[in-house]
Amino acid sequence: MSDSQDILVPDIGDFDSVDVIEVLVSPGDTVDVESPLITLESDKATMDVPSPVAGTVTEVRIAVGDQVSQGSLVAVVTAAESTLEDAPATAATPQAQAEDGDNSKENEGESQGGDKKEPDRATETPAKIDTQLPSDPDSPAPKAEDPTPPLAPRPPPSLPPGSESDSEPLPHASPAIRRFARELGADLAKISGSGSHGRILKEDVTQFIKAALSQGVRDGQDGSGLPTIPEVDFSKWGPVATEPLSRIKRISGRHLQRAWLNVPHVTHHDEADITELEAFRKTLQSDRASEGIRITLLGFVIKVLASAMKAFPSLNASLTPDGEHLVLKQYFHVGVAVDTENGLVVPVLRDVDRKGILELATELSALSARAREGKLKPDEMQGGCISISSLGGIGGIGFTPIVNAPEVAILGVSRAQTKPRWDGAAFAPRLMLPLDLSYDHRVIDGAEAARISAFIAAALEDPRRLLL
Ligand code: CAO
Repeated sequence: MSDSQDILVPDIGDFDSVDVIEVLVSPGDTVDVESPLITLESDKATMDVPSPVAGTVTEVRIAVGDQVSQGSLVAVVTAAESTLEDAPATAATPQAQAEDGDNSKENEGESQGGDKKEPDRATETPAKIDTQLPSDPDSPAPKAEDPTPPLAPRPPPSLPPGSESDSEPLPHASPAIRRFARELGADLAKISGSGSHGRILKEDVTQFIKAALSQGVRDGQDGSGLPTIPEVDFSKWGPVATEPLSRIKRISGRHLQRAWLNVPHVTHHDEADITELEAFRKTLQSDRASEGIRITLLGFVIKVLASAMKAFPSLNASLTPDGEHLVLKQYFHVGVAVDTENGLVVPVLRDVDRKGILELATELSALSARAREGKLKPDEMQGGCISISSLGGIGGIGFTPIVNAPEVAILGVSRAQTKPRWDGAAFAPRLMLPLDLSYDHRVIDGAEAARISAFIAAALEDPRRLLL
Protein backbone atom coordinates (compact mmCIF):
# COMPACT_ATOMS: atom_id res chain seq x y z
CA MET A 1 0.00 0.00 0.00
CA SER A 2 1.21 3.56 -0.74
CA ASP A 3 -0.06 7.05 -0.04
CA SER A 4 0.59 10.45 -1.59
CA GLN A 5 1.62 13.20 0.78
CA ASP A 6 1.98 16.92 0.23
CA ILE A 7 5.28 18.16 1.53
CA LEU A 8 5.03 21.72 2.81
CA VAL A 9 7.62 24.26 3.78
CA PRO A 10 7.87 23.77 7.52
CA ASP A 11 8.38 26.33 10.22
CA ILE A 12 11.41 28.25 9.03
CA GLY A 13 11.65 30.61 11.91
CA ASP A 14 11.99 34.31 11.27
CA PHE A 15 11.94 33.95 7.54
CA ASP A 16 9.17 34.89 5.13
CA SER A 17 9.02 35.00 1.33
CA VAL A 18 12.27 33.17 1.05
CA ASP A 19 13.90 32.52 -2.33
CA VAL A 20 14.08 29.00 -3.66
CA ILE A 21 17.64 28.72 -4.92
CA GLU A 22 17.82 25.03 -5.70
CA VAL A 23 15.36 22.28 -6.46
CA LEU A 24 17.14 19.06 -5.66
CA VAL A 25 14.57 16.51 -6.83
CA SER A 26 12.52 15.76 -9.91
CA PRO A 27 9.39 13.67 -10.40
CA GLY A 28 10.34 10.00 -10.29
CA ASP A 29 13.22 10.50 -7.85
CA THR A 30 13.35 8.27 -4.82
CA VAL A 31 13.92 10.03 -1.54
CA ASP A 32 14.70 8.87 1.97
CA VAL A 33 13.57 10.45 5.18
CA GLU A 34 15.72 13.60 5.55
CA SER A 35 16.69 13.73 1.86
CA PRO A 36 16.82 17.43 0.94
CA LEU A 37 14.11 18.47 -1.53
CA ILE A 38 14.79 22.16 -2.05
CA THR A 39 17.17 24.80 -0.78
CA LEU A 40 15.97 28.17 0.40
CA GLU A 41 18.00 31.28 0.89
CA SER A 42 17.17 34.32 2.94
CA ASP A 43 19.46 37.29 3.44
CA LYS A 44 20.79 35.58 6.55
CA ALA A 45 20.86 31.88 5.91
CA THR A 46 20.46 29.01 3.53
CA MET A 47 18.32 26.05 4.52
CA ASP A 48 17.31 22.72 3.08
CA VAL A 49 13.77 21.46 3.26
CA PRO A 50 14.15 17.73 3.82
CA SER A 51 11.56 15.07 3.08
CA PRO A 52 9.83 13.76 6.18
CA VAL A 53 9.03 10.49 4.43
CA ALA A 54 10.77 7.97 2.23
CA GLY A 55 9.14 7.38 -1.11
CA THR A 56 8.92 8.55 -4.70
CA VAL A 57 8.53 12.16 -5.74
CA THR A 58 5.43 12.31 -7.95
CA GLU A 59 5.17 16.10 -8.35
CA VAL A 60 7.44 19.06 -7.76
CA ARG A 61 5.41 22.20 -7.15
CA ILE A 62 8.21 24.67 -6.85
CA ALA A 63 10.86 26.11 -9.16
CA VAL A 64 14.11 27.97 -8.66
CA GLY A 65 13.32 31.66 -8.20
CA ASP A 66 9.97 31.11 -6.46
CA GLN A 67 9.45 32.68 -3.08
CA VAL A 68 8.01 30.55 -0.33
CA SER A 69 6.91 30.81 3.26
CA GLN A 70 5.90 28.34 5.89
CA GLY A 71 3.13 26.13 4.49
CA SER A 72 3.97 26.52 0.81
CA LEU A 73 3.59 23.29 -1.13
CA VAL A 74 6.97 21.89 -2.16
CA ALA A 75 6.26 18.50 -3.64
CA VAL A 76 4.07 15.46 -3.53
CA VAL A 77 5.72 12.26 -2.39
CA THR A 78 4.20 8.83 -2.60
CA ALA A 79 5.43 7.34 0.60
CA ALA A 80 7.01 3.92 0.64
CA GLU A 81 4.96 1.49 2.68
CA SER A 82 7.48 1.15 5.47
CA THR A 83 7.48 4.87 6.24
CA LEU A 84 3.73 5.38 6.26
CA GLU A 85 3.38 4.67 9.91
CA ASP A 86 6.25 6.98 10.82
CA ALA A 87 5.11 9.95 8.78
CA PRO A 88 2.24 11.25 10.91
CA ALA A 89 4.45 11.12 13.99
CA THR A 90 6.97 13.37 12.24
CA ALA A 91 4.23 15.77 11.21
CA ALA A 92 2.95 15.97 14.75
CA THR A 93 6.38 16.76 16.15
CA PRO A 94 6.39 20.39 17.29
CA GLN A 95 8.89 22.54 15.46
CA ALA A 96 11.85 23.81 17.39
CA GLN A 97 11.54 27.41 18.40
CA ALA A 98 13.85 30.29 17.93
CA GLU A 99 14.37 32.20 21.13
CA ASP A 100 13.79 35.56 19.59
CA GLY A 101 11.34 34.58 16.87
CA ASP A 102 7.58 34.92 16.91
CA ASN A 103 7.29 31.47 15.36
CA SER A 104 7.18 30.22 18.94
CA LYS A 105 3.60 31.43 19.03
CA GLU A 106 2.78 29.71 15.78
CA ASN A 107 4.15 26.46 17.07
CA GLU A 108 2.15 26.84 20.20
CA GLY A 109 -0.99 27.36 18.14
CA GLU A 110 -0.19 24.42 15.96
CA SER A 111 0.40 22.06 18.82
CA GLN A 112 -2.94 23.14 20.25
CA GLY A 113 -4.75 22.42 17.00
CA GLY A 114 -4.76 26.01 15.65
CA ASP A 115 -5.68 26.57 11.99
CA LYS A 116 -2.58 28.42 10.85
CA LYS A 117 -1.26 25.32 9.09
CA GLU A 118 -2.59 22.13 7.62
CA PRO A 119 -1.08 19.41 9.72
CA ASP A 120 -3.84 16.98 8.82
CA ARG A 121 -3.18 17.38 5.09
CA ALA A 122 0.47 17.88 4.91
CA THR A 123 3.62 16.46 6.31
CA GLU A 124 6.14 18.90 7.64
CA THR A 125 9.62 18.51 8.84
CA PRO A 126 12.13 20.95 10.23
CA ALA A 127 14.09 22.89 7.69
CA LYS A 128 17.86 22.52 8.00
CA ILE A 129 19.45 25.90 8.28
CA ASP A 130 22.99 26.74 7.43
CA THR A 131 24.00 30.31 8.01
CA GLN A 132 26.59 31.79 5.74
CA LEU A 133 27.65 34.05 8.60
CA PRO A 134 28.16 31.75 11.54
CA SER A 135 28.78 34.57 13.96
CA ASP A 136 25.64 36.44 12.86
CA PRO A 137 24.00 37.52 16.12
CA ASP A 138 20.61 37.82 14.44
CA SER A 139 20.46 34.22 13.40
CA PRO A 140 17.93 32.21 15.36
CA ALA A 141 19.40 30.10 18.12
CA PRO A 142 17.96 26.95 19.63
CA LYS A 143 16.59 26.64 23.11
CA ALA A 144 19.14 25.16 25.43
CA GLU A 145 16.92 22.24 26.40
CA ASP A 146 16.06 21.27 22.83
CA PRO A 147 18.02 18.10 22.11
CA THR A 148 17.71 18.32 18.31
CA PRO A 149 17.39 21.98 17.47
CA PRO A 150 16.32 22.11 13.83
CA LEU A 151 16.53 25.85 13.58
CA ALA A 152 19.98 26.16 15.03
CA PRO A 153 22.35 27.89 12.70
CA ARG A 154 25.32 25.65 12.29
CA PRO A 155 28.77 26.46 11.07
CA PRO A 156 29.52 25.22 7.60
CA PRO A 157 30.71 21.64 7.94
CA SER A 158 33.65 22.09 5.61
CA LEU A 159 35.28 24.38 8.14
CA PRO A 160 37.37 22.80 10.86
CA PRO A 161 36.25 23.58 14.38
CA GLY A 162 37.28 26.96 15.57
CA SER A 163 37.95 28.35 12.14
CA GLU A 164 35.09 30.78 12.03
CA SER A 165 37.27 33.54 10.83
CA ASP A 166 35.79 36.60 9.27
CA SER A 167 39.00 37.01 7.30
CA GLU A 168 38.18 33.90 5.28
CA PRO A 169 34.83 34.12 3.54
CA LEU A 170 32.85 30.89 3.63
CA PRO A 171 32.11 29.11 0.36
CA HIS A 172 28.68 30.00 -0.93
CA ALA A 173 26.79 26.69 -1.00
CA SER A 174 23.60 25.16 0.30
CA PRO A 175 23.60 22.58 3.09
CA ALA A 176 22.78 19.86 0.59
CA ILE A 177 25.76 20.80 -1.53
CA ARG A 178 27.95 21.02 1.56
CA ARG A 179 26.88 17.52 2.51
CA PHE A 180 27.39 16.26 -1.05
CA ALA A 181 30.89 17.76 -1.15
CA ARG A 182 31.69 16.38 2.29
CA GLU A 183 30.62 12.86 1.26
CA LEU A 184 32.93 13.03 -1.76
CA GLY A 185 35.78 14.56 0.24
CA ALA A 186 35.79 17.75 -1.83
CA ASP A 187 36.95 20.96 -0.19
CA LEU A 188 34.40 23.64 -1.06
CA ALA A 189 37.00 26.34 -0.54
CA LYS A 190 38.75 25.04 -3.66
CA ILE A 191 35.65 25.04 -5.85
CA SER A 192 34.43 28.05 -7.78
CA GLY A 193 30.68 28.30 -7.99
CA SER A 194 28.91 28.77 -11.30
CA GLY A 195 25.56 29.69 -9.71
CA SER A 196 24.28 33.18 -9.10
CA HIS A 197 26.58 35.24 -6.85
CA GLY A 198 29.21 32.50 -7.17
CA ARG A 199 27.01 29.90 -5.48
CA ILE A 200 28.52 26.41 -5.67
CA LEU A 201 26.14 24.01 -7.41
CA LYS A 202 26.11 20.24 -7.47
CA GLU A 203 27.58 20.25 -11.00
CA ASP A 204 30.51 22.36 -9.74
CA VAL A 205 31.32 19.76 -7.10
CA THR A 206 30.97 16.93 -9.62
CA GLN A 207 33.24 18.73 -12.09
CA PHE A 208 35.80 19.37 -9.36
CA ILE A 209 35.90 15.69 -8.39
CA LYS A 210 36.12 14.58 -12.04
CA ALA A 211 39.03 16.95 -12.69
CA ALA A 212 40.82 15.84 -9.53
CA LEU A 213 40.37 12.16 -10.38
CA SER A 214 41.62 12.62 -13.91
CA GLN A 215 44.80 14.17 -12.53
CA GLY A 216 45.14 11.27 -10.12
CA VAL A 217 45.08 13.81 -7.35
CA ARG A 218 42.10 14.18 -5.07
CA ASP A 219 42.03 16.92 -2.54
CA GLY A 220 45.64 16.63 -1.44
CA GLN A 221 45.82 12.90 -1.99
CA ASP A 222 46.97 10.79 -4.91
CA GLY A 223 44.56 7.92 -4.40
CA SER A 224 47.06 6.01 -2.32
CA GLY A 225 45.67 7.53 0.85
CA LEU A 226 49.00 9.24 1.40
CA PRO A 227 49.41 13.00 1.44
CA THR A 228 51.02 14.34 -1.71
CA ILE A 229 54.21 16.39 -1.73
CA PRO A 230 53.17 20.03 -1.46
CA GLU A 231 53.58 22.12 -4.58
CA VAL A 232 56.58 24.44 -4.37
CA ASP A 233 57.23 27.54 -6.42
CA PHE A 234 60.91 26.91 -7.20
CA SER A 235 61.15 30.12 -9.23
CA LYS A 236 61.29 31.96 -5.90
CA TRP A 237 64.91 30.84 -5.59
CA GLY A 238 66.13 31.10 -9.16
CA PRO A 239 65.23 30.59 -12.80
CA VAL A 240 63.53 27.30 -13.68
CA ALA A 241 62.19 25.56 -16.77
CA THR A 242 59.34 23.05 -16.78
CA GLU A 243 59.08 20.27 -19.32
CA PRO A 244 56.66 17.33 -19.59
CA LEU A 245 57.76 13.86 -18.53
CA SER A 246 58.07 11.41 -21.41
CA ARG A 247 55.12 9.11 -21.93
CA ILE A 248 57.21 6.11 -20.85
CA LYS A 249 58.26 7.85 -17.63
CA ARG A 250 54.69 8.81 -16.83
CA ILE A 251 53.46 5.25 -17.34
CA SER A 252 56.38 3.51 -15.65
CA GLY A 253 56.33 6.08 -12.82
CA ARG A 254 52.75 5.19 -11.93
CA HIS A 255 53.55 1.50 -12.11
CA LEU A 256 56.68 1.87 -9.95
CA GLN A 257 54.83 3.89 -7.33
CA ARG A 258 52.04 1.32 -7.20
CA ALA A 259 54.56 -1.48 -6.79
CA TRP A 260 56.55 0.43 -4.18
CA LEU A 261 53.44 1.17 -2.13
CA ASN A 262 51.94 -2.30 -2.41
CA VAL A 263 54.88 -4.63 -2.02
CA PRO A 264 56.72 -5.02 1.29
CA HIS A 265 60.19 -4.87 -0.22
CA VAL A 266 63.38 -6.32 1.14
CA THR A 267 66.66 -6.35 -0.80
CA HIS A 268 69.21 -9.06 -0.15
CA HIS A 269 72.80 -8.21 -1.13
CA ASP A 270 75.34 -10.78 -2.22
CA GLU A 271 78.26 -11.13 -4.60
CA ALA A 272 79.44 -13.81 -6.99
CA ASP A 273 83.01 -14.64 -7.96
CA ILE A 274 82.75 -14.54 -11.76
CA THR A 275 86.48 -14.73 -12.49
CA GLU A 276 86.20 -18.03 -14.36
CA LEU A 277 82.91 -17.15 -15.97
CA GLU A 278 84.29 -13.89 -17.30
CA ALA A 279 87.30 -15.71 -18.77
CA PHE A 280 84.92 -18.16 -20.45
CA ARG A 281 82.69 -15.32 -21.70
CA LYS A 282 85.68 -13.56 -23.28
CA THR A 283 86.78 -16.75 -25.02
CA LEU A 284 83.27 -17.34 -26.29
CA GLN A 285 83.00 -13.75 -27.44
CA SER A 286 86.23 -13.90 -29.45
CA ASP A 287 85.22 -17.29 -30.93
CA ARG A 288 81.95 -15.82 -32.11
CA ALA A 289 83.20 -12.38 -33.08
CA SER A 290 82.87 -13.17 -36.79
CA GLU A 291 79.18 -13.97 -36.30
CA GLY A 292 78.56 -10.52 -34.89
CA ILE A 293 77.06 -11.89 -31.68
CA ARG A 294 77.75 -9.77 -28.63
CA ILE A 295 77.98 -12.02 -25.61
CA THR A 296 77.69 -10.07 -22.37
CA LEU A 297 77.46 -11.31 -18.83
CA LEU A 298 73.73 -10.79 -18.82
CA GLY A 299 73.02 -13.86 -20.94
CA PHE A 300 74.63 -16.00 -18.24
CA VAL A 301 72.72 -14.23 -15.49
CA ILE A 302 69.42 -14.86 -17.31
CA LYS A 303 70.24 -18.54 -17.72
CA VAL A 304 71.21 -18.90 -14.05
CA LEU A 305 68.05 -17.12 -12.99
CA ALA A 306 65.93 -19.61 -14.92
CA SER A 307 67.58 -22.42 -12.93
CA ALA A 308 66.90 -20.56 -9.68
CA MET A 309 63.24 -20.20 -10.64
CA LYS A 310 63.05 -23.96 -11.14
CA ALA A 311 64.82 -24.68 -7.87
CA PHE A 312 62.71 -22.13 -5.94
CA PRO A 313 59.16 -22.08 -7.35
CA SER A 314 58.18 -19.13 -5.11
CA LEU A 315 60.55 -17.01 -7.22
CA ASN A 316 58.34 -17.76 -10.23
CA ALA A 317 55.03 -16.94 -8.55
CA SER A 318 52.52 -14.13 -8.17
CA LEU A 319 50.13 -13.38 -5.35
CA THR A 320 46.44 -13.29 -6.19
CA PRO A 321 45.03 -9.77 -5.66
CA ASP A 322 43.30 -10.85 -2.43
CA GLY A 323 46.70 -11.96 -1.11
CA GLU A 324 45.32 -15.43 -0.30
CA HIS A 325 46.89 -17.60 -2.99
CA LEU A 326 50.08 -18.04 -4.97
CA VAL A 327 49.95 -18.53 -8.72
CA LEU A 328 52.92 -20.78 -9.53
CA LYS A 329 53.99 -20.36 -13.14
CA GLN A 330 55.15 -23.34 -15.15
CA TYR A 331 56.88 -21.19 -17.76
CA PHE A 332 60.06 -19.13 -17.46
CA HIS A 333 59.90 -15.67 -19.01
CA VAL A 334 62.40 -13.04 -17.84
CA GLY A 335 62.01 -9.27 -18.23
CA VAL A 336 65.17 -7.22 -18.70
CA ALA A 337 65.14 -3.52 -17.81
CA VAL A 338 66.49 -1.49 -20.72
CA ASP A 339 67.59 2.10 -20.34
CA THR A 340 66.31 4.18 -23.27
CA GLU A 341 66.42 7.88 -24.06
CA ASN A 342 62.76 8.15 -23.10
CA GLY A 343 62.96 6.08 -19.95
CA LEU A 344 62.90 2.54 -18.70
CA VAL A 345 61.23 -0.28 -20.64
CA VAL A 346 61.20 -3.98 -19.77
CA PRO A 347 61.08 -6.35 -22.78
CA VAL A 348 60.51 -9.98 -21.94
CA LEU A 349 62.62 -12.93 -23.11
CA ARG A 350 60.40 -15.99 -23.27
CA ASP A 351 61.14 -19.57 -22.28
CA VAL A 352 64.67 -18.75 -21.21
CA ASP A 353 65.03 -22.19 -19.62
CA ARG A 354 64.94 -23.74 -23.10
CA LYS A 355 67.43 -21.40 -24.73
CA GLY A 356 71.22 -21.47 -24.78
CA ILE A 357 73.55 -18.58 -23.95
CA LEU A 358 74.12 -17.70 -27.61
CA GLU A 359 70.42 -17.59 -28.39
CA LEU A 360 69.77 -15.50 -25.30
CA ALA A 361 72.60 -13.10 -26.17
CA THR A 362 71.27 -12.66 -29.69
CA GLU A 363 67.71 -12.14 -28.50
CA LEU A 364 68.78 -9.71 -25.79
CA SER A 365 70.75 -7.54 -28.25
CA ALA A 366 67.84 -7.49 -30.68
CA LEU A 367 65.27 -6.66 -28.00
CA SER A 368 67.37 -3.94 -26.35
CA ALA A 369 68.09 -2.37 -29.75
CA ARG A 370 64.39 -2.33 -30.60
CA ALA A 371 63.62 -0.94 -27.14
CA ARG A 372 66.01 1.96 -27.70
CA GLU A 373 64.47 2.63 -31.11
CA GLY A 374 61.00 2.67 -29.50
CA LYS A 375 59.92 -0.24 -31.69
CA LEU A 376 58.82 -2.74 -29.04
CA LYS A 377 55.29 -4.05 -29.37
CA PRO A 378 53.14 -4.13 -26.23
CA ASP A 379 53.07 -7.93 -26.11
CA GLU A 380 56.88 -7.99 -26.08
CA MET A 381 56.74 -6.27 -22.71
CA GLN A 382 54.16 -8.58 -21.18
CA GLY A 383 54.15 -11.95 -19.46
CA GLY A 384 57.41 -11.65 -17.49
CA CYS A 385 57.79 -13.86 -14.41
CA ILE A 386 60.74 -12.04 -12.87
CA SER A 387 62.94 -9.09 -13.92
CA ILE A 388 66.63 -8.29 -14.11
CA SER A 389 67.95 -4.78 -13.81
CA SER A 390 71.59 -4.65 -14.84
CA LEU A 391 73.54 -1.48 -14.27
CA GLY A 392 76.84 -3.33 -14.59
CA GLY A 393 77.74 -1.72 -17.88
CA ILE A 394 77.40 1.71 -16.23
CA GLY A 395 78.77 1.31 -12.72
CA GLY A 396 77.81 1.16 -9.07
CA ILE A 397 78.41 -1.27 -6.25
CA GLY A 398 74.80 -2.02 -5.42
CA PHE A 399 71.23 -0.70 -5.43
CA THR A 400 67.72 -1.66 -4.37
CA PRO A 401 65.59 -2.34 -7.46
CA ILE A 402 61.81 -2.13 -7.19
CA VAL A 403 59.90 -5.38 -7.67
CA ASN A 404 57.93 -5.28 -10.92
CA ALA A 405 54.63 -6.36 -9.31
CA PRO A 406 52.79 -8.69 -9.66
CA GLU A 407 56.15 -10.41 -10.04
CA VAL A 408 57.64 -11.20 -6.65
CA ALA A 409 61.33 -10.54 -7.21
CA ILE A 410 63.83 -8.59 -9.27
CA LEU A 411 67.54 -9.24 -9.54
CA GLY A 412 69.77 -6.17 -9.58
CA VAL A 413 73.26 -6.54 -11.04
CA SER A 414 75.95 -3.92 -10.47
CA ARG A 415 79.44 -3.54 -11.89
CA ALA A 416 81.87 -6.40 -11.34
CA GLN A 417 85.14 -5.38 -9.66
CA THR A 418 88.37 -7.17 -8.97
CA LYS A 419 88.69 -7.57 -5.20
CA PRO A 420 91.01 -9.45 -2.85
CA ARG A 421 89.35 -12.70 -1.78
CA TRP A 422 90.58 -15.07 0.87
CA ASP A 423 90.99 -18.56 -0.62
CA GLY A 424 91.82 -20.27 2.68
CA ALA A 425 95.56 -19.67 2.41
CA ALA A 426 95.97 -16.24 0.89
CA PHE A 427 94.18 -13.31 -0.67
CA ALA A 428 93.73 -13.70 -4.38
CA PRO A 429 92.43 -11.13 -6.90
CA ARG A 430 88.94 -12.19 -7.98
CA LEU A 431 86.30 -10.57 -10.16
CA MET A 432 83.29 -10.08 -7.91
CA LEU A 433 79.81 -9.36 -9.23
CA PRO A 434 77.41 -7.52 -6.86
CA LEU A 435 73.91 -9.01 -6.80
CA ASP A 436 70.87 -7.34 -5.23
CA LEU A 437 67.74 -9.45 -4.97
CA SER A 438 64.67 -7.38 -4.07
CA TYR A 439 61.67 -9.51 -3.16
CA ASP A 440 58.10 -9.38 -1.95
CA HIS A 441 58.36 -10.40 1.67
CA ARG A 442 54.77 -11.65 1.64
CA VAL A 443 55.89 -14.43 -0.68
CA ILE A 444 59.60 -14.95 -0.02
CA ASP A 445 61.09 -15.13 3.45
CA GLY A 446 64.47 -13.63 4.26
CA ALA A 447 66.08 -17.06 4.71
CA GLU A 448 64.72 -18.24 1.38
CA ALA A 449 66.00 -15.06 -0.29
CA ALA A 450 69.46 -15.74 1.16
CA ARG A 451 69.31 -19.30 -0.22
CA ILE A 452 68.18 -18.07 -3.63
CA SER A 453 70.99 -15.51 -3.75
CA ALA A 454 73.55 -18.12 -2.67
CA PHE A 455 72.24 -20.45 -5.39
CA ILE A 456 72.60 -17.73 -8.05
CA ALA A 457 76.06 -16.75 -6.84
CA ALA A 458 77.25 -20.37 -6.76
CA ALA A 459 75.89 -21.04 -10.27
CA LEU A 460 77.64 -17.96 -11.64
CA GLU A 461 80.88 -18.99 -9.93
CA ASP A 462 80.73 -22.41 -11.53
CA PRO A 463 78.13 -22.73 -14.31
CA ARG A 464 78.83 -26.46 -14.46
CA ARG A 465 76.50 -26.69 -11.48
CA LEU A 466 73.64 -25.96 -13.86
CA LEU A 467 74.28 -29.28 -15.53
CA LEU A 468 73.58 -31.16 -12.32
N1 CAO B 1 80.13 -5.76 -14.64
C1 CAO B 1 81.10 -5.35 -15.46
N2 CAO B 1 80.89 -5.15 -16.77
C2 CAO B 1 79.66 -5.34 -17.25
C3 CAO B 1 78.62 -5.75 -16.45
C4 CAO B 1 78.90 -5.98 -15.11
N3 CAO B 1 77.95 -6.38 -14.25
N4 CAO B 1 77.51 -5.84 -17.20
C5 CAO B 1 77.87 -5.51 -18.43
N5 CAO B 1 79.14 -5.20 -18.46
C6 CAO B 1 79.90 -4.82 -19.61
C7 CAO B 1 79.50 -5.63 -20.79
O1 CAO B 1 80.18 -6.87 -20.85
C8 CAO B 1 79.89 -4.71 -21.91
O2 CAO B 1 81.28 -4.79 -22.08
P1 CAO B 1 81.93 -4.76 -23.53
O3 CAO B 1 81.56 -3.44 -24.09
O4 CAO B 1 83.38 -4.92 -23.23
O5 CAO B 1 81.36 -5.89 -24.27
C9 CAO B 1 79.56 -3.34 -21.35
O6 CAO B 1 79.53 -3.49 -19.93
C10 CAO B 1 78.24 -2.76 -21.79
O7 CAO B 1 77.25 -3.75 -21.65
P2 CAO B 1 75.73 -3.41 -22.02
O8 CAO B 1 75.10 -2.67 -20.96
O9 CAO B 1 75.72 -2.75 -23.36
O10 CAO B 1 75.11 -4.83 -22.23
P3 CAO B 1 74.44 -5.75 -21.16
O11 CAO B 1 74.06 -6.97 -21.90
O12 CAO B 1 75.27 -5.96 -19.99
O13 CAO B 1 73.14 -4.96 -20.73
C11 CAO B 1 71.07 -3.82 -21.01
C12 CAO B 1 72.09 -4.78 -21.64
C13 CAO B 1 69.98 -3.61 -22.02
C14 CAO B 1 70.52 -4.44 -19.76
C15 CAO B 1 71.78 -2.52 -20.63
O14 CAO B 1 72.33 -1.93 -21.78
C16 CAO B 1 70.89 -1.54 -19.95
O15 CAO B 1 70.07 -0.86 -20.55
N6 CAO B 1 71.09 -1.41 -18.63
C17 CAO B 1 70.34 -0.43 -17.85
C18 CAO B 1 69.22 -1.09 -17.10
C19 CAO B 1 68.55 -0.08 -16.22
O16 CAO B 1 68.32 1.06 -16.59
N7 CAO B 1 68.27 -0.48 -15.00
C20 CAO B 1 67.70 0.37 -14.02
C21 CAO B 1 66.27 0.09 -13.92
S1 CAO B 1 65.58 0.82 -12.52
O17 CAO B 1 65.55 -0.36 -11.50
